Amino acid sequence: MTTSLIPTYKDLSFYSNPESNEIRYNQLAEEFNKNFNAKPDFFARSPGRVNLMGDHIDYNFFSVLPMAIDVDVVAAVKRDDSRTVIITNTDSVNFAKETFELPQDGSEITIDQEAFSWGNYFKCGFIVAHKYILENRPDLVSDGSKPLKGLKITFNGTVPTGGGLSSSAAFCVASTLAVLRANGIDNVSKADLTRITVVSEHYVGVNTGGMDQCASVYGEVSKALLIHFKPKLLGIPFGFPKISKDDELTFLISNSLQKANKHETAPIHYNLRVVEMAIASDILSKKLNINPPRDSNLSTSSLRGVMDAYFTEIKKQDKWDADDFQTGIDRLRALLELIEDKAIFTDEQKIGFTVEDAAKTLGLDETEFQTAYLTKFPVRFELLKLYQRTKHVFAESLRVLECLSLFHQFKQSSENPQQFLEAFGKIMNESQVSLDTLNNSSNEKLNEICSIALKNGSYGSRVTGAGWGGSIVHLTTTKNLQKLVNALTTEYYKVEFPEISQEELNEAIVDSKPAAGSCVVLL
Ligand code: NG1
Ligand code: MG
Repeated sequence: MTTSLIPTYKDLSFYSNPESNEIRYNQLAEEFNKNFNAKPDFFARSPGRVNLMGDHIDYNFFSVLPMAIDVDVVAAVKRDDSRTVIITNTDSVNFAKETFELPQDGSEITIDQEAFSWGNYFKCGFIVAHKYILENRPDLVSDGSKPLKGLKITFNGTVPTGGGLSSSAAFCVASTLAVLRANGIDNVSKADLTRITVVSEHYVGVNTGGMDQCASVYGEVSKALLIHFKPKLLGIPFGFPKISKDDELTFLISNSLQKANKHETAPIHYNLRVVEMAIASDILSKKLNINPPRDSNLSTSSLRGVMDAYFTEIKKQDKWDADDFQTGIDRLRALLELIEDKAIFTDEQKIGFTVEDAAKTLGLDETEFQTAYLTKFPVRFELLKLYQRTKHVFAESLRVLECLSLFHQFKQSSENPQQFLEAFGKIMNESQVSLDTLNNSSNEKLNEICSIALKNGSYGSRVTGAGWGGSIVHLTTTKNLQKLVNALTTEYYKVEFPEISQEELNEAIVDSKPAAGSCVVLL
């Protein structure tokens, strides 16, 4: 088996726009020089991502379909033998300089979760890099007794923060890669970098799934990615069917400019979803009398585990052929039918579970229930919407497989591209309805952006990533692009933000191509 390594490039031709990035990297090096009076040794970069299909299912271990995009985080890095790490950012207004001392004895640096700072996210990357070095190259830190190298870093990021394009994962992965490279690791594999960064944000208390880090690491030019979490974490690149000689499929991303601050809203939004789905998995396991592995970081079962256990054998999904999709599709359809049964969720439970009801259903007293589900990550809620979340997860996972089966079908014959666009668009729109009504991670403004787009050249529009703000991804073609951009500008942006400048608009609405994944750059 070949393990693909994180590439090191000596030029910027992996970008779709190398010239403007040349200017950008030069400016970054200049800024670094101003900050530290030196030249950087290297650049470590990792891109943002847009998810095309499958939201709020990665932490349930169901496969997702994202792609890495051009916007990214670049770290200009210099190592030294000090015991100090200094991080600066070209955006010094929002990200002021931070300094931390490395513990002399080589022990881990710590994070104060209560005091929010961008440095905490850097530390997330640092901690997982440190653990990796201890496990794989303890000699580099005198068998664990010495700190890692001192570092001077200036970051430059073009992924909008809170825009649903995974700025946090791009930042954490770039940080991890910077720390690894600075400490002499120049051969980390994509698989290892993904595996270690997937848990990095847990150190700031966000119970993330693995889609973003995997998409950022595995990105490929012109390719979207199928990401599997089971039987193991894996990113498989794939292309889209051709449309015609003079028209091309493309995804437009429009940032709603409603910031989704995950670290603040996690208890009522993101973490609550993770917890609700974990409780739902355990309830289903009990009702179905199955015993799936307790494999999520809450040490509960997962909805994917429920599916696999219910259908007994875990189907290998290393490669994707039509049969595999069909098995998954059949299973998910059966599960969607099953959860309508009153023996699984009563009419009252379909409205929502109280803690009392959920605990009783699981055969626990309320204290046991609190300890098992409500203490590892802070959550706040009135009712637990277990039926709605379960239905979203199974249906959304089914849609991922339906997309794959569609790609497969049209790969073989791309005779009717219009039919492909309509079918793919329809699945995206169904996903949006589910995100809105079952997962409750959309909102009125986001729905409005979708409906403007669908009337103006989008085949399918959906919230991408966590939601509750952030960005919408639209399926369109190059011929339709201008019409779509104009409509979004006049009907959404100019209405919501009358003062918006052309520059801000250009940043908010991007036609982003599938881009290269994490890499080190030596210039
Ligand atoms: P965002 O917040 O859009 O970066 C989050 C999670 C993903 C996934 C999506 C929803 C992080 C870093 N990422 O993405 O793992 O669960 O929500 O599909 O929190
Ligand atoms: Mg994020």
